Amino acid sequence: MRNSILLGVFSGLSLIGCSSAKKQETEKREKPNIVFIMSDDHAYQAISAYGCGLNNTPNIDRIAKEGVIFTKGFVTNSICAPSRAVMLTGKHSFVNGKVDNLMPFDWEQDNFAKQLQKSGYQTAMIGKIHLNGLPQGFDYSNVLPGQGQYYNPDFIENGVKKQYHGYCTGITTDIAMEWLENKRDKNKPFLMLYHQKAPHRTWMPEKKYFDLFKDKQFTPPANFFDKYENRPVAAKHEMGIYEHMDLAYDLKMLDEEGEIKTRLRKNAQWMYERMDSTQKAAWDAHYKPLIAEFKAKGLKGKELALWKYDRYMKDYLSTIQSVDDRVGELLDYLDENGLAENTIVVYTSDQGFYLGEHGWFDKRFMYEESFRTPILMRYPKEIKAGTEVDKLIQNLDFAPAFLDYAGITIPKDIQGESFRKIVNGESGEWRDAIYYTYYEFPGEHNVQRHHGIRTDRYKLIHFYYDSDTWELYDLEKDPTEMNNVYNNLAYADVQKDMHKKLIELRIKYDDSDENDKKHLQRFLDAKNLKH
Ligand code: SGN
Ligand code: CA
Repeated sequence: MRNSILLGVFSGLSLIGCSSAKKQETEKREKPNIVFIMSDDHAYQAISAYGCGLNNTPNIDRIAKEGVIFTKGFVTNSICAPSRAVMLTGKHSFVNGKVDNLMPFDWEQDNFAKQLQKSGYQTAMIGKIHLNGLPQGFDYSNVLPGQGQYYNPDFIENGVKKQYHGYCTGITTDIAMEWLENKRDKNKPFLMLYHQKAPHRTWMPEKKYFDLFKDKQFTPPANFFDKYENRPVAAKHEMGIYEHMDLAYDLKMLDEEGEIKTRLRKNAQWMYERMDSTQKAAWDAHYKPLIAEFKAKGLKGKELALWKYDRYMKDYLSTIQSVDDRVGELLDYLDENGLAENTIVVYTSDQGFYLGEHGWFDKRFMYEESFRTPILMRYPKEIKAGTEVDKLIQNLDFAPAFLDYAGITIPKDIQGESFRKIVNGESGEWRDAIYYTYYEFPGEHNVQRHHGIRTDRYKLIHFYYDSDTWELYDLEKDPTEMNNVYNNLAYADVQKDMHKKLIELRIKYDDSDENDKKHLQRFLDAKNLKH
């Protein structure tokens, strides 16, 4: 509606003079720029636009306010490197080959950056990519090796490693701005992947925000003390805030006296040693009093669990504040340089994250908090401010959507679908179910291999490694997934229907038991393990 009104106004103007008609023509021909912002492990619960009340992210929210917010955005495989491979290729993990963080990624295959590059885009990849090898499809790349570091990080610029001094979130942004300002060819449309390391574990805040949540006491979600009844696989997790979060490494209780003995104390020490003396002094000034206070309290049991949750939230959310600031700087840059109107800006995360739900941190499971991911997007030329999309969108859909917006034919073998028509209201037709796979087991955090489907209301999960465990959830009645209704007679028809849909989706996407077995064998071989 708004678009047709605008077009009407423009065509009226075009009758007035030739020069404005010409300008219009160039505008029509102009392909949109794309700024694809992604953070690592940024839960939707920690973006204020999603309304969870934990923190304030005014700059990230601005993208949704001036564009669209996706309230049912999901990943296809809730883990870092696979998720990035899915976004680049528009294909499920079992098709693009990057099924877990361990397997190598094949950069030789097609990706949407290569397609944009071929059609005349300038392309850049900046920040965390977590895929081995030199990124292909990019005129410029400056990426973190592996997970990257918060303080004084190394970067690999077009294949050459160098160390930067300072805080990773700011450095990544400076590199991005420098590329926008001085390194690209300004006569071409551009694609910039600007991917932050934060707020990935171990949530090391920037000095500026050490005290941001000093006076706040965080209350955990209602299912923080979950007992995992009727969910035997969930019960075997190793991602409990109380049981597994490391006091020295994750929660910075690295005392000089060495009285707080933890499994990952050595890693905590390495991280600390990366800082220079000024950074260390600021760090100590903040954490030393907290360490002393913690020791004096001698907390145990439930009190210790609540203390850990509160400390976790304080650090995790502080790192997000730095991300939000920098997103603001980038949006300002686009405004100041007349780029806002014709630039698609997307904000998303490589997956969701647990902020105490089920007592957890980390991700991997197909349960909502890690299956979901935030997606906010702005494109003033086409997207009406304040739009909300509640269709089942997946990170699989980014590649085809970007190609669609750029006017490039979407290759037939891409498995995702462009959500362009959904966003601009041209069409309401969309898939009614989404497919999920997870493979990294046996491994860190002990989340067993599984796959499953989700519709608007129900979710079916199958854990299949050394058991044959099924879970079914009625998300309308049980949004926090505490009540597995698999084999509950009241849901017999739903169960049957969901099984049928699972088979259909596995066929549609070309997945199979043979695939599962193949990936398991490759994984075990790589790790030198036996099943
Ligand atoms: C590291 C973390 C894990 C995390 C994985 C995967 N441990 O191994 O907690 O699940 O990364 O994260 S740490 O001790 O190294 O911090 S991912 O986002 O890269 O997939
Ligand atoms: Ca991640």
